[in-house]
Amino acid sequence: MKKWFFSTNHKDIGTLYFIFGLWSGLIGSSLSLIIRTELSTPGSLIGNDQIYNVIVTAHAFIMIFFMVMPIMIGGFGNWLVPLMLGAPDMAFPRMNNMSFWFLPPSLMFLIFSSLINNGAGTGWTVYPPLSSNLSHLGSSVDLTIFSLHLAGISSILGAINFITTIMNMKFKSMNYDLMPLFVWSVFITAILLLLSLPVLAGAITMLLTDRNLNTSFFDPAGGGDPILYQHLFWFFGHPEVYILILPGFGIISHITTHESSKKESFGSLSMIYAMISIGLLGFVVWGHHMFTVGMDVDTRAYYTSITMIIAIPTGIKIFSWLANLNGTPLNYNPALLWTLGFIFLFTIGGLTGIILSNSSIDTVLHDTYYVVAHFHYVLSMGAVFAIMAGVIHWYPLFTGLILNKSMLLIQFYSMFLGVNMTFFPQHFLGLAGMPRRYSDYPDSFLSWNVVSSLGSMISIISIMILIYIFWESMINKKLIIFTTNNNSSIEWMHFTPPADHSYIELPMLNY
Ligand code: HAS
Ligand code: CU
Repeated sequence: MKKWFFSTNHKDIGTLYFIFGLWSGLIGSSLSLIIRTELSTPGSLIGNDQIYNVIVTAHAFIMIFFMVMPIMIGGFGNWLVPLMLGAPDMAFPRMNNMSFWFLPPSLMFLIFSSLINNGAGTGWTVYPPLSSNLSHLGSSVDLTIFSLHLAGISSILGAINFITTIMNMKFKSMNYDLMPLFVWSVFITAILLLLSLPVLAGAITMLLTDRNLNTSFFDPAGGGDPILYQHLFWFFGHPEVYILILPGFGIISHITTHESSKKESFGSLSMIYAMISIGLLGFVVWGHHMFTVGMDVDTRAYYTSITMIIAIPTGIKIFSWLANLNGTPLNYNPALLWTLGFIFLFTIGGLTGIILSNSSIDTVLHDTYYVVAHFHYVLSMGAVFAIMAGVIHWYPLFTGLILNKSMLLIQFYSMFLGVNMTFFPQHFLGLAGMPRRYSDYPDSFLSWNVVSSLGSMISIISIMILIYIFWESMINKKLIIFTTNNNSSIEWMHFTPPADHSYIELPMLNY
């Protein structure tokens, strides 16, 4: 009890984040299966559109705030940043504990908000007037706002901790240009969090007072403007999508480096500048989410062009990863397969983003399934593939255990098939005009929805296989021994413990 509840150890807290993220990921995936079952055929399964919207909202919040962010920043960040910096722990270990323990109550409030009154069927954007008293009377939306406040405090504290650790606790000779790319990615992510989350906090607090204290920030009847909320939300929301992917970029850089024959990262400095550019540009493109609000043509031209510029640093990253692997006789192990899958599918998602950034095209595609396809390519196949690659790559370091390679291959191929079957047809549905956040559709959209729902079942089965692989590694206790060869790269050897469990404990590698 004491070890886990009061822990100030970055590895233990990292492990807590991983377990929390896995748990939330299962809840989020269950919700997605309900969504896909509802949409597998026209007509109504749930029989209540408010409940459908509540499920969509909870799915998005849980996946973003309680799965991707805790695993990437909390899990990988806590485990790897101090090790890669040569630091004994995080700068503020007790604050680190607090950051983690804000999350379980936050998740609890979010789930409660779906169970009491009518639930929050607002979408993760929580736009007024839908989220105001008129459409969402009761305490569900207030509880959702409280949940976001808690998760936001947790993230801001975590961001302060990472920034302080990275600036002050590197070993003496490690200059910024020598800092590992994963540490850089977490550093930039933490700065984005610190600058964007307070704006979200302000927006939802204003919404809270509009709902409860008779203010009218977002209510035209009192001189307010609902568009103000959208500006505040997306000033946070766009940097947030880069917060979700940047640590994944860091993970992918380490794996491509590890798998390349040179064991050296291609264009390390330009990778750093690319991440900084993506981070900075991420703060000035938010209007591309609001092309349909009645923006004037010059502003639309501005947001279109500045958004497209992000393709340049992102392209630098994609081509540097490919250059890093170029010339290496590839050993298609599971971590590399997830990495190659990431590079390929993230690029598809990025290209549909460029298509959406054209304001005249977006006027048609906004709020259709094309947008849903875009963000699931960059999230379900970008962020989640990076997480999978990282978990498989570093699992032996985190646990000292070995995962079953052939099962991992089956799991990779089934998941690759599942997610592509789920999300590729959504491009067609979007182009044909199917709107997002609706529980029903005309018969003409049936066939691609059936394919999509079947794909989601395949992905769920694949996730079950993954859980089995973790479980199998823990009960079979095949241990790993770390040795160093002449090139001082790390060789991993298999070691089967004697049946009486009398094996020696192995020291953890400082990597
Ligand atoms: Fe996005 C909506 C545009 C990256 C996530 N995005 C979303 C939403 C989410 C999300 C969650 O402009 C929905 C939010 C909601 O609930 O409403 N997105 C972009 C662009 C990029 C981009 C331009 N998005 C991401 C990442 C995400 C993410 C990363 C999370 C991980 N996104 C949009 C737009 C919308 C949008 C519109 C609003 C749509 C609407 O109507 O609501 C870029 O960062 C992507 C850069 C990456 C690449 C690929 C690699 C680059 C190479 C270089 C060569 C490419 C060139 C381009 C020269 C571009 C290989 C050529 C172009 C061709 C078409 C061939
Ligand atoms: Cu955006």
